[in-house]
Amino acid sequence: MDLIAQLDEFEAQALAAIAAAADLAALEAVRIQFLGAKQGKLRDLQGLLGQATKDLKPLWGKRFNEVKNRVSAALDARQRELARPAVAVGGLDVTMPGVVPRLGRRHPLTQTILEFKDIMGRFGFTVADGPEIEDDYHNFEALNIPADHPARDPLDNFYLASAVVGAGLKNSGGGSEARLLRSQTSTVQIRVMEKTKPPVRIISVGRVYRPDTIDATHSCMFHQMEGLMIGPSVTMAHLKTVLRLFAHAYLGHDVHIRFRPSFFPFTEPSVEVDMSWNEPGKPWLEIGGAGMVDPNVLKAVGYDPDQVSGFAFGLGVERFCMRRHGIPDIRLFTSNDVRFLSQF
Ligand code: FA5
Repeated sequence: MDLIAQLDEFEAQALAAIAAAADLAALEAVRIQFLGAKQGKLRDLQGLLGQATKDLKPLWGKRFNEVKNRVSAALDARQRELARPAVAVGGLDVTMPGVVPRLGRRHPLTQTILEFKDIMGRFGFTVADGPEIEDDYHNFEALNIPADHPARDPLDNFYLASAVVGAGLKNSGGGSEARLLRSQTSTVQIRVMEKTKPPVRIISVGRVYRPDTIDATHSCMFHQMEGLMIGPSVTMAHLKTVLRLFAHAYLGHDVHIRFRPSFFPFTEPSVEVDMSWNEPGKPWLEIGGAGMVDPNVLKAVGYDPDQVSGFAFGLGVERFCMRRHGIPDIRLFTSNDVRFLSQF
């Protein structure tokens, strides 16, 4: 048999053996059998090359190299194939990258609240919580809001229907037994002071409810951050400093704070807090109410107004978040629109 025919046979046998190798060990045995440097079949054929006549030498040499390269390439390809992890049942290739699941993220308001807690924590304020369903005492009476005060109007609050024996459900609006969705986080001030001796330095962040007309800056459910600091000689200067430091930390150093005289039954004096930025022509933005805790409130929780004083503030969380991110409409927070939510 001439060398060409032997090379053809060698190639066919080698390729068949490579395809049949079931694992890497079997493939290595095939490699040694056909291409091994010491006893491989190709080495024997190489010896025959020397017997070629001058005319045949280029032809045999070309075919020899072709066969050698083809068998080597087939060995490499089969080796890569066998080195891959096993393919699971059902034809699923576990080495494929797969479909990356869309990851959820925290709601922008949750992110804002966590950041508020972090900033105020650095100023030494701990976090307190209170119930969203409140009683008349904590939402009004202890906050110095008397029985005939317009802030108790059923049209301005979400009173809960309560069970009355023999009469089914009845709106409890107005009475001292009333239960309502809290209209402000100031309720937590009372709950904390009832349980804690001064000094006090807390914040409380949570949902509040008001039947306000809904528009771009008003919602009937929104969030407030309440702050309360009580101790000997706490003054309005402390209040302004804390609010300014907070605003700087959350919104940047070009924020200015302004107090406007106002009225809240539970603080005296009371102020509205406005902020502005170094943006010519832009109006001041109201972001909360604040003031020095009224001595009547201090007395109601058993504190001595001659020994301690304190400030309190209540800020609209949505207003801050909207300002920081340029959100034009408060309703976007509750629209559940992934196009909006995925931007945070
Ligand atoms: C209060 O709720 C007082 N409890 C604040 C306070 C706390 C005063 C402690 C003194 C001492 P006011 O009603 O102004 O105040 O609300 C405070 C902030 O809540 C507003 O400045 C605004 O940022 C936000 N806010 C009020 N109503 C809405 C609403 N409907 N939607 C969204 N944000 C609102």
